[in-house]
Amino acid sequence: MEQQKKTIFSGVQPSGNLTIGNYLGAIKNWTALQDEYNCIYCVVDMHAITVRQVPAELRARTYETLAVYMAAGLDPEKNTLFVQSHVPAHAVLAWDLGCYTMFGELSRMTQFKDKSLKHADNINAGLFTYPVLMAADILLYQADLVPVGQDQRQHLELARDIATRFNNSYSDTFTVPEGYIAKTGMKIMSLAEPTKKMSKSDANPNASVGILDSRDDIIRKFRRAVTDSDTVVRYAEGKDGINNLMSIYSCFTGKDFEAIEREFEGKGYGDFKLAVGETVADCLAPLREKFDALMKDKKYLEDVMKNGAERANYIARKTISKVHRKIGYVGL
Ligand code: ATP
Ligand code: LTN
Repeated sequence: MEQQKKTIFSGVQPSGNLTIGNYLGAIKNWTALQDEYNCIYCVVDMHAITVRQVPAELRARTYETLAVYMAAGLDPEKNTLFVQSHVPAHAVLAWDLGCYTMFGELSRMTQFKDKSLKHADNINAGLFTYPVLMAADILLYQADLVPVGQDQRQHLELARDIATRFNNSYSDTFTVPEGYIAKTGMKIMSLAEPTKKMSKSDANPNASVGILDSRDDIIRKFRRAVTDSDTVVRYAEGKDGINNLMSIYSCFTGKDFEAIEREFEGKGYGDFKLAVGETVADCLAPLREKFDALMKDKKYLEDVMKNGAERANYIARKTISKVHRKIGYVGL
């Protein structure tokens, strides 16, 4: 039975406090898949060092990210939950695949361009080859589906191109993965600049809402969210701030835009922002409680990591030996 299930792979970088963008665009959707698919979810710490990290913070966030996965409802018995650096095959396959990826392809990646502007003093080779490591993550596990937010579509397309190129050069080796991009929560925008994506590494603390923020902080940040000079709550072109708040509210309540417009008819932005803030805080409260309990038991989190790494290593090694045989490396 297990054999027939499709494989899903995804990951989040432990590069900051996870935002409601990460939650709605990624983690929340994963929990719905755990029974139907063979799911592998990774904390991609090797991707995180493409931007400078404080070692103690990276370590703490790695535990935290795993705890958020579990607090959001991912069961470590049903899913393979692991940390990327615990499976050396990711780096090995990334090297191999790098030789099947063109400089021109990597130069076109918008995330690379954005991050190069943001980190002009540290445009390192890892930032450039980031999508190759991401392709290795996915292809190592022969993933069929990759649930990610809209912002990762381009990287996923590249992973497909690399897989196809390798398969065509040798013979079928990799499953060519499909994206699995949720309709709602595709792209949550910054509360400070609603034309920019909400990102956990944004320097402005009011731009993003953390999954683990306190109730007061969540409500305060929504109250301060940048909107427009109109007063009517409705979804329309040019109303980026309101559109974003409506999307967030819709994701947490399941209400569609029309229902939201009706709910706030005759009320101003102030009432709407307060409602969004309170709803988000209420919805995240149980997650926060589970998270706190998990973080008190490091030993348990480490057991989950070890177990996950063992399972991941087993699958990854099989792919690596297949790839190496095809390339022409001598196997011993
Ligand atoms: P960073 O700021 O460190 O680049 P990030 O917040 O963009 O990080 P990632 O770790 O790169 O987050 O992404 C993890 C997952 O969360 C991906 O599937 C990504 O598509 C999704 N995601 C990130 N930000 C958003 C967002 N604003 N809206 C929807 N999904 C998002
Ligand atoms: N680049 C991704 C994180 C990531 C990922 C992956 C997602 C790294 N490896 C493999 C899906 C599959 C991001 O969301 N920024």
